[in-house]
Amino acid sequence: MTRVRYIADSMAEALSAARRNHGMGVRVVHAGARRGGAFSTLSFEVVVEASSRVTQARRAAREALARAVVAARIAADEATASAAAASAPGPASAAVIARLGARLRSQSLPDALVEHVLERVRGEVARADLAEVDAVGRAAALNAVAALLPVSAGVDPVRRGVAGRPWVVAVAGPTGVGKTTTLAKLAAEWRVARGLKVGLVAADAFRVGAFEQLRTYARIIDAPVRAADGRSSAVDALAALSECDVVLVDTPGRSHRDGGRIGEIADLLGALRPDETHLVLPGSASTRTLAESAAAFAAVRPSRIVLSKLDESEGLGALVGAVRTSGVPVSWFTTGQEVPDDIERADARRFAERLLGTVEDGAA
Ligand SMILES: Nc1nc2c(ncn2[C@@H]2O[C@H](COP(=O)(O)OP(=O)(O)OP(=O)(O)O)[C@@H](O)[C@H]2O)c(=O)[nH]1
Ligand SMILES: [Mg+2]
Repeated sequence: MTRVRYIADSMAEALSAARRNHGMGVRVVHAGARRGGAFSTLSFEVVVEASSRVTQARRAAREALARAVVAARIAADEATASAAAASAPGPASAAVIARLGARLRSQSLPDALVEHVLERVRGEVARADLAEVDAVGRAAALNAVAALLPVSAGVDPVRRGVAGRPWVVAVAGPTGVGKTTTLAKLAAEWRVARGLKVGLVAADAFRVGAFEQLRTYARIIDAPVRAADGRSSAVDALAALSECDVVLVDTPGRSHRDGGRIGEIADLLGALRPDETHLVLPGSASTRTLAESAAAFAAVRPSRIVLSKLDESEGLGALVGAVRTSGVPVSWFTTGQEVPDDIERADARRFAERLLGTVEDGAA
């Protein structure tokens, strides 16, 4: 048994963080208010008694359940698509269906999913009055497309005391997809907006310029940063940041064709045991590259996917295909180069609006 202390701005937040990590039945050995820090700010702490084995098992079970839910939903959608009735749309809805089908295909949505969406929309417009066919079709399309994208925000890190391990979030993915930029956006959000102690680890320090890039961001947000050039130095870097509330780990980009070097990243992450590993997949990549990347990076066991460069995407449907193949939910969208502004919490409806063309890029 180890004692783990949770410190947050409210008692409810501290308790809920403890229960999230250790289960509803966790034994609370202390709960109270405290004053601390240079500004003598008021915070609340909860100390719980936790078995690390139970905690890990619980976390693994939660991730497995999330994956099973995503897989079940995907299987159900695909079954609907393959069982799609040959029910021909009435003349009033035929134009709506044709336009929608063209839009979905132009966005590179996989054929089975196009059929699935059209089938759902057909059913809705068939019941609509003539004057409402367009509006009903649009609303049904939004719902059907939104339902295709599994979304689940990462945990909002809370403040942790010295007894607790920092919440560790790693990013991984192909080269140049926006890993470091995304990490900088998240670091700024948590450091500046939430006031958390954020630490950064550049696990790709051997690459020319990689450490400097992260150090520049770290300087701006006044966060400690450590460089690592391999498994053991990454573990040391993480240990050196154990006082932080949250540590973000940047990893080197790897080609999706280079299974060996992706294996090195998996090995590195295996040693660091991050609480969340976010695979970054860019909207700017082709359907094939995305599918191959999602398959190759399954080796790093991502728990979330960040969809980056949505502003540069010419086919958001290809991203849907890759996400569903991987069975991993989406946490964040990134929509431009600006740090920290161009990042949004993943929202399936907003994604559907983009895919269907109701939101212009940059209007986010
Ligand atoms: N348009 C657009 N550009 C982005 C976005 N995110 C990152 N970029 C740009 O993409 C380029 C690469 O970004 P990085 O964050 O260095 O990518 P990376 O994945 O860390 O690259 P490696 O570490 O070299 O594999 C930079 O020019 C970023 O400004 C985004 O959401 N939209
Ligand atoms: Mg990088």
